[in-house]
This record gives sequence, structure tokens and C-alpha cells, in this order.
Amino acid sequence: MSRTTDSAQYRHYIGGEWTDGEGTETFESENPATGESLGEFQRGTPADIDRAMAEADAAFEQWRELSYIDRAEYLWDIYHELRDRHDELGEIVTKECGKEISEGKADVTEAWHMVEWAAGNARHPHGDSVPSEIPSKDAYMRRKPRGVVGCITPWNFPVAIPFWHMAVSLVEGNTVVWKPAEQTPWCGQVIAEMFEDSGIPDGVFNMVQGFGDAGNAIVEDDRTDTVLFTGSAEVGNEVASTVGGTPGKLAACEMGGKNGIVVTEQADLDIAVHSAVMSSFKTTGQRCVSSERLIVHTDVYDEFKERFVENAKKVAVGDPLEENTFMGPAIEPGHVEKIQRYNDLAQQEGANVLVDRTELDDEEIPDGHEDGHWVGPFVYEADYEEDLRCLKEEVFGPHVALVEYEGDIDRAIEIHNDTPYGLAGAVISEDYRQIHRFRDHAEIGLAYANLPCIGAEVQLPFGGVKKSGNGYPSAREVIEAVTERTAFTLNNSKEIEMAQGLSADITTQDE
Ligand code: UN1
Repeated sequence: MSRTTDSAQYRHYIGGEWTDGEGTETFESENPATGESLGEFQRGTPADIDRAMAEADAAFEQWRELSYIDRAEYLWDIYHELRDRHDELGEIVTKECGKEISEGKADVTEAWHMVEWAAGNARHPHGDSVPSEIPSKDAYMRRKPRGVVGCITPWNFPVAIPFWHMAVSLVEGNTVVWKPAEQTPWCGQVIAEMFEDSGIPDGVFNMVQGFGDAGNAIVEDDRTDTVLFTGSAEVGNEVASTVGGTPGKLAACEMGGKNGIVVTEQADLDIAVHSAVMSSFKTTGQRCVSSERLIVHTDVYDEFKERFVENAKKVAVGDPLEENTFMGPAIEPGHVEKIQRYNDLAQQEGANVLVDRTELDDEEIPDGHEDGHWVGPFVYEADYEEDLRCLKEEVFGPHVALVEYEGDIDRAIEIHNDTPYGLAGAVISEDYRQIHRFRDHAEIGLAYANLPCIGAEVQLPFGGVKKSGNGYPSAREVIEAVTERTAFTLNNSKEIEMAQGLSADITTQDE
């Protein structure tokens, strides 16, 4: 059956077939820079998830019997396709989620890096050989796939993050039911087509387009062994608590952050300003690792402020397909409203506004882009106080607080750690003692020094602490979430000998 219906609606991919599913509704993908429709998609229902689960469950037994290396072969096909279609796919990412074109392409690059890591890992040793107290025993730690992995992915990395979740899961021998973000179904469609082209056995990979009700059906289904979730803290915490209450199920959730950059009195201010601009405004502040707090020492505060503000006033917002654009649009009208609400909140909480490009001037909006979801940088200074919501809550936009501090690095770290989140952060300093203090005491999973706090590479663990996540749905760490470990011990002797000095003698009443 073809990928689309006669009226060119895109379908779900379940059990190796394109299907309309049970739902009667469709939804559109919209280009956030123009408001144009990019395509119409079937909206999946819990019944569609049910079917996808049944297919994934049924395909598991055969898939797990293949060798790691044979499973990885399907992923290598996808790796080559991602590389061969780099420019085209980068443009699709940019059109669908609004990131400027170098970011659209980097998303695809990050995807093939993850596929390369997962498929390459198929030929690396898995498990450990472990010594035993008893010389005649061999002990090993071996891994087994868990079964069906449910993947729920966000719109801001619509190609890379699905592969963070799915590449390792599949190579490790699991089958997959995936729901792409409702804002980026076209990227979902393209990825599903790649799996179809790879010839992966039917049912091993399933994709259902849809919204939260479909995602929820994945989380609640008894056949789901692991849920991998990347997205908002609200949804992620619900996923983690639902799954956590079900014996035998696991969830690895990676959520947002209220990420901070500490600029100490020992900072190189060129590096500081460059890192802060990249961290705050790339992806229009819509990375989970984007920085919304710049915590700057009083000795360098005025100069940093002047230089950062100058950049924020001028940074190029516009058509994301243009190479000179630094910031594209926000993803959707509701998100623009959220950013506006937080910009208002900061003012109500007493912020001193330094740059307000919330509403762009007409001449800043490129021709033909009047219906885009535009929002520019909003920069303010706030006196640090423990209960300011604008310093604690994630906005997910180009909303940036400058916070001045006095004292030593520990004071900066105290302010830095005063949020419920703990994903990414950076320290800018030429003093290695300050850098190491930050490395060891900042409550975050991704720490940087003299760099932006965005742009992690796939071979590093990715994830946070506190409200930012309970697991690591990417790279090496995802293996823990999608496999079971077996501690396997083999006796090479005819005698049974026990560890810990435990007697292996069977004594009888006659003795
Ligand atoms: C996200 O912010 O949602 O570290 C993911 C980075 C990217 C991934 C970001 N590699 O910026």
C-alpha cells in the first residue's frame, strides 16, 4: 500500500504497511516561518497504538534471534541515506521546525552520528567477563533486549532525537513503536520511509503519527517494556511516574532545563559573550540545553552586559532557509504566547528590561513570512532573589536574565544551582580552580567550560539531574534502559564449589 492516501494524506507505518489506521481525523504540519501547510497527516488513536504494539510484540522473537551485526546492517543503510540526502533533509528539518539551515543540517548530521555509533557498537564487545572467587567458575555479565521500546520524541530535533532513541534500541534487539512530535510529522514520515527502504523486517519498526493521547497509549500499554521520552518536564514527569509505578517497566526521560552560564571575574569576555549568544539564541532558545540565565561577576558585569546587549539587539532573526539568519521563528503561535507571558512575568517581577524584541518590527520580517511565528530576543537584568519565577521556570525561548553576583565561585554556583532543573551549564573562566569547582558542584548532567552549553556530541552521555530527567535516552546510557543484564556463571568442574566459604556439603541425618 502506498505511503499516502489518494487525497495525499500521509499515513502511519505499522507492521510493514502504510495504513490510515482507525482514526477519522487528520492534522497539518505547518512551516513556522511562513504558516504554510507542509502536508496532511492521519491522526493516530490509541487503537492504532494498540495495533502497532501487537506488531512490535510479535516481531520481537525473530528480531532478537539475529546477531547484533545483522541487525546493524539495516541501520547502516539508513546511515548512508542520511548522508546522501543531507542537504535535502536539512532543508526539510528547517522548513518544518524553523531552525536556521545550518542547524537543520546539523540535526541530520547528529542523526547519522548516532546511527554510526549504534551500528558500529554492534561489533564492539558487549558485556563483561568477571572474575570469580572459585577458579573453576567463569562469570559474565551479558545483555538481553527488553522487548518493545516506546519512543516519544520532540519537535526541536526531529531527526536526531528519534535516532538517539531508536538506533541503539534496535541494534540491541528490541522492536520499536514511535510517535513523532505532532509539530514535525513530515520528518517522521521521511524517517519511516527510510526504515521501509532498509527492508527491516515487518513489525520491528512502527510509526504512528499523532498527539498526546497516542503517546499516552504507548506509556500505558502493558506490552511496552521501556519508554524513551524526550520533551517537556510536565509530560516527562508524568511518564516517569506512570511507568515507575508499573513493575517490570522502565522509563528514561530527558526533559528541559533552566540552564545557566557563569561568567567569573577571571573570564575572557570574548569567549563569554560568544558562548552566551550561542547558548541563548541559537535555535531561538528552543533547545532543552539553551541558556536563560547569565550569572556574571560584578567586576566584569558592565562590560559583559554592554557587549551581550549589543549582540542581542542586532542578532539576525529571519528566514531560516537564508544562510545569514541566526534565529528562525518559534515553533507555533501558542509557544509565542508562552514566551510573551514569561517576558511579561519578568517585568512584573521587577526586571530591568535591556532588550525587548518580543514583537519584531515589520521591516525585520522577511517578505512572504508575515504569517510566521516571530519572536526576537528579550534580555533583562534581575536582582537575584530566591523566589523569582522568571529565574526558575523554563521558557524555551530567547528569554535571558542577566544576574550580577559578588564573591567567589561558590556564590555563583549557589545561584546557578537554585533552580528545580539540572541539565546543562557552562563556566567561563581562565582559572582552572574555578572551572573544576564548577565541574564538581554545578548540579547538571552536561557541564562545559569556556564553551556554549549547547552542542553535545552523541558519544557522550546526555541527560540531567533534578527535574531535568531520570535517565539518559541517548548514546551509551540508553543501552541500560533498553537491555536487561544477566549475570551468568558457568561451572567448569564436576564438583560444586560455592563462593563466600559457603559449605557445599549435603549432610544427612545418618551422619
Ligand atoms: C535538545 O536541546 O533538545 O547538545 C537536544 C545539543 C544537541 C542536542 C540538544 N546535541 O545542543
